[in-house]
Amino acid sequence: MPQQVVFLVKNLYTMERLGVMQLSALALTRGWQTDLIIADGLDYLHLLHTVRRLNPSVLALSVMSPEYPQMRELARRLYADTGVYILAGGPHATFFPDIIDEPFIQAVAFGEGDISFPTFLDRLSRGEDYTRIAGMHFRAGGQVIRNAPAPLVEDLDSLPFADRRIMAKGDPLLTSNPTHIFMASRGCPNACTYCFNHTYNHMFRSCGKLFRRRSVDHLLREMETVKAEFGLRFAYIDDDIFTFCSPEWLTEFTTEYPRRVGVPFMVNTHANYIDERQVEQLRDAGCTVICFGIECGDSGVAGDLLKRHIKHEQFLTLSRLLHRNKIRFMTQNILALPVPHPLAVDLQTLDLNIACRPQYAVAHLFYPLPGTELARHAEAAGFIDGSPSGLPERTNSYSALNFPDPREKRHVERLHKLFGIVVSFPWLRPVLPLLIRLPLGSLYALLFMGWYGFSMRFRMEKTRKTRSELKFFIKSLLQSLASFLKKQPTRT
Ligand code: B12
Ligand code: SF4
Repeated sequence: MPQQVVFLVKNLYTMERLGVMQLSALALTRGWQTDLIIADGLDYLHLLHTVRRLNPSVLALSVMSPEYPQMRELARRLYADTGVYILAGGPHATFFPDIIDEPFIQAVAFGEGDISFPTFLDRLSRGEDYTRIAGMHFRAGGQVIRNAPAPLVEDLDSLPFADRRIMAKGDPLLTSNPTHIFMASRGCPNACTYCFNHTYNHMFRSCGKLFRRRSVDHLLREMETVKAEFGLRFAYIDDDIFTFCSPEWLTEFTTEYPRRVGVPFMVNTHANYIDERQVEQLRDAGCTVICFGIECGDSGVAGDLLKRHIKHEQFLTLSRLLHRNKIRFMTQNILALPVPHPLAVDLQTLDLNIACRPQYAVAHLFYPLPGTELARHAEAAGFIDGSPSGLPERTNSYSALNFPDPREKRHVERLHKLFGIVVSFPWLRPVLPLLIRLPLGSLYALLFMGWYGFSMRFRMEKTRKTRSELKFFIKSLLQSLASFLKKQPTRT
């Protein structure tokens, strides 16, 4: 009877999780069975019953930092009630491997799990000592054993294709979504202060090449397989910067993709890493959506605080280029940054977006991700008090910072909800100063979620939707709304 590893994630947020799918594929190659539980939406007794029924040898948690407080509590209770072996991995465990000190966590995997995780499963199933595996810490025999980081995977082509079937075990409705996620590379050369990458690059600088890219053929073979097995109508290629690649790689990809896969796709780019020829190549290959970060419209704040040195003219030139080539684009932005007067900065960000005319402008409220340079700055400058457990669960509900003027903070939070709508309908800009003064936080939150979901699924993807996709869309929208409203502080 094969042993079973069950992954536990808090939520899928309507998106396949590549990390879990990758690890599941590796576990399957080692003869293990895999399953997935999604915690949100299950009450604790149901979750406990499911864990008891599946009776896994390992309960494998994949956790991002905002999810940790809730996942920690679930792990604590599940361990107390079942004694199940709990292994924690993912971005939070990578940043904070010392969670091995929690008495209910038996093992922590930090960094990439592609080498350490299957090694652990192999040794466990053979009854060998598994406590000396690089990239993992263990609790064994009353002791905590800490190991060095594991090497980074040198050749991404050596990895099996992600096991997408495991997602449907967690949420059967996900199979009705013909948008699938892929990545062609791992790593990012930049060091934006609010992002995970600068710390990650520092932690793993001596573990191998930080930036790696799959061969075009390996990526396209995976896409062909997904198209044949699950249906693929829109491909979401989620590399941090897709266009940070050699001209040969992009030429091969854009030549082969239309013939071998041929469905509309979306990529992320960066205004410093894309030129006219690349835009034309992407257009000709069928790229219909490009996403890039503007983040902050105040050049001083963007350069000094975020370490993003990009001129306004670059954003405007890139936007004109995308309009000319009829590629829809969306921008990413961060509001409520740790500056004394956030509203003035955010209005500059809004106006720069309006000038760029993206089809959709996504705005986040700055999230002080523990361990990042900007979170440290925010804390040192007195914008944060308390522990990470006091942070909101997502970057779209309320700001985690304390600003000198609480009224200004509320105005920024309302601006955030209306940001994407005003960029799409700039005639609302003159009345915006009035709108953000009205105490309509919950209404704006509903508008924000509705516009976000509608824009992503309909205005950007623009694929024809089946009845089950619509069901999936409505279900996920209602779920997001419920969790969103639960998190809204009462003061709005
Ligand atoms: C796609 C994506 C999403 C998707 C899917 C989430 C996911 N985790 O896959 C969505 C849109 C839902 C999402 C949401 C958010 N995201 Co996000 N997202 C990404 C992105 C771009 C790619 C993830 C990915 O697929 N990577 C490739 C796979 C192969 O790597 P991986 O997931 O890290 O998994 C590897 C290891 O971590 C490890 N591992 C992972 N899980 C486990 C479990 C076990 C048991 C083991 C052994 C190992 C292990 O092994 C895997 C294979 O090597 C990353 C950036 C990046 N480049 O990774 C950010 C990233 C994960 N997101 C991040 C953040 C902050 C968010 C949000 C808070 C942002 C927001 N707008 O609200 C929300 C989270 C919501 C919440 N409440 O927590 C941060 C997390 C940092 C942190 N400390 O937790 C990242 C790293 C971005 C960044 N650069 O800062 N995100
Ligand atoms: S460019 Fe994007 S992925 Fe890279 S460091 Fe900056 S925010 Fe992070």
